[in-house]
Amino acid sequence: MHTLNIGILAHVDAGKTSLTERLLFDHGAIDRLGSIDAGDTRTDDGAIERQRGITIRSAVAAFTAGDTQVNLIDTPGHSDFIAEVERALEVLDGAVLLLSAVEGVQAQTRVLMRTLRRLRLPTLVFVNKIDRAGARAEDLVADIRRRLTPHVVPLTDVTGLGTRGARVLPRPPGDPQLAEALAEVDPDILTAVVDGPHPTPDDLRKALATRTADGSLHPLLFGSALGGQGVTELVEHLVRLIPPAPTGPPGTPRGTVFAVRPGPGRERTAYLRLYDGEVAPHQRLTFRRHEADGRTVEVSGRVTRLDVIGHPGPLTAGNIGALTGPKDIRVGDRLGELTERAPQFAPPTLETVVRARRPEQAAGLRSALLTLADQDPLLHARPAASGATVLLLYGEVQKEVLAATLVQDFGIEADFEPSRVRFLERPAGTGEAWDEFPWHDRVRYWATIGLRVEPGERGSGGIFAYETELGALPRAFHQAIEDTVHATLLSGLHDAPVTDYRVTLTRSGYAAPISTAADFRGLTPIVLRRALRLARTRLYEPYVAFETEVPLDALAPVTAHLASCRAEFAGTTGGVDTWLITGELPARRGRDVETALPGLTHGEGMWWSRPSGDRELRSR
Ligand SMILES: Nc1nc2c(ncn2[C@@H]2O[C@H](COP(=O)(O)OP(=O)(O)OP(=O)(O)O)[C@@H](O)[C@H]2O)c(=O)[nH]1
Ligand SMILES: [Mg+2]
Repeated sequence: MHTLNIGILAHVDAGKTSLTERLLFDHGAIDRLGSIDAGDTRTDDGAIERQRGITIRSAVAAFTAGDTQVNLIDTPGHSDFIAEVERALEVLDGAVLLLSAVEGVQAQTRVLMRTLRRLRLPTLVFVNKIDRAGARAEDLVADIRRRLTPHVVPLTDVTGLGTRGARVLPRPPGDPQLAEALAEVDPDILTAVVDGPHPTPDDLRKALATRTADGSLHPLLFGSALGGQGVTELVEHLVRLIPPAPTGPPGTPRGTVFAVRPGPGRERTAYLRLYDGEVAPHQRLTFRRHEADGRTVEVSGRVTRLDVIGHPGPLTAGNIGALTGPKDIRVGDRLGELTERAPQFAPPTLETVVRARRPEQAAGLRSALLTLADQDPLLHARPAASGATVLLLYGEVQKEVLAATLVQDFGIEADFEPSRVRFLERPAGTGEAWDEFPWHDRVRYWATIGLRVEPGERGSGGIFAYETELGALPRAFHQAIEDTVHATLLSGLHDAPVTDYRVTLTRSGYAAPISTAADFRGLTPIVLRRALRLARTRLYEPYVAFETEVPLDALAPVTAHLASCRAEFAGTTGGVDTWLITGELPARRGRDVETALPGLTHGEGMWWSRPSGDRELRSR
């Protein structure tokens, strides 16, 4: 049995979950066809997913076609959850990129296709919803060629387009369009087309398999997830054109964790794609990861539960398994040798403060949020003053989903402050300060502390180090200093959190038995802020990369508006029926553009953006 790991990708509401459900049903993996509208599909199995009819988490489900086990990874379409999609991309053998026959190419479709082509991942395009009024076929293919990639070739046609009687027909084997599309990416077919003899249907079939497999050409199929038309053809081509996962030699298991979900109790379930070797229940596994500060962290543990996708038995190379056991496992962890660094996503650009509506639930809220953040790479939480918690967010939908999760899973109603763009401070230089007991600033602390603040490596967060001899202070005092350093730097000289700092304890002293940890907690902020003022800090603001597609006559007003929002342009292309403008701009101006775009483009402009890191703030 071969295994194919296929990602189902698209913009929001294109029909990914409906298509997944249809594929599972048609191949007997589920015995009744669920629907989004009834809230009973296999892969949207979270309570909030079902109520809202949107996918939030990637989910895996399998079916069998001939001697191939197809693992489908149904991904979310909403841009707030894009990091969830990117995690899944790493473990795929191929992808199905969906478009709605009515809505056509969306900004997010283009971004996804660009990523798939960069990864050279074999990708089939499925044009869904051919049954819906307003569905397009031939001119949509032309649109896809112009706006998505020219390297797309339809393998089916549609009759009864835009009606419930829509049907899919195969194109003839020697289709001239196929020869033409292949000639553009395959030198042998080009020679045969130009110089003859003309390629046979068999030549074309072989070249199509080769060029789909190397990611240079994308077969396109029409269909309807709801009615089931075109789905048989999709599976046929998936299995024939996308090479199955290679099964490496038996030996040391090697794999990647691409999703982590809360398991029963406080356990976590990790979804592992295995590349080599085998994993069995009760086996002891060691996962590794690179931390932002350059350290390599290992987590080990015995597998206490193993659900292999598609069949019972050990997890074999090429397949996916859901396992519990190793504690503190995280998305991106590698089983086996750690080679390259896992890609880092730019952190979210928004932050909000959350409070429990009922004050007695403040502690419960904080622990719920920290638990959720620990499991979820999309969520970042840290304690703030007065019992509140600061959350970093990708967008407003993520916030709404979180509010619903807190109510449903933890019984906590929470109030969120309006989201703000999140600024950061980094030390500009080095600053050093110290103070000696027993007198400081009229307050008596029985402690001596010297601290040096300096810039840390980009992305390292905050690091605390010692230059004093370990053991010179009791452990509890060291801990008190370290904790207070990190807590103090949650707010820097401009009230933004300080990051990428290195704080070193340069001297220390205490008076036994008078000194207590409270003395160290009291003195640390005083010395640290003095050192920080000497080091000075710079303020940074988050940026987003944007992509906007606008009608021809809107180029001038949109460009002018973007420029007034301090956008930096990377490129302007197109000019036939639309313009595509790309670049970066400060995240806090993103909403201005998004709001103004419909007015500037008669409602036809498309906007897409994602966090792209931060830059030093030049002016407010
Ligand atoms: N007419 C018609 N409607 C469809 C078809 N496929 C999906 N839909 C409808 O489109 C809506 C969205 O479908 P989903 O399957 O949730 O789309 P999705 O891409 O998974 O959405 P997200 O996961 O939230 O991004 C639902 O109301 C479906 O019933 C189709 O082939 N024809
Ligand atoms: Mg979905």
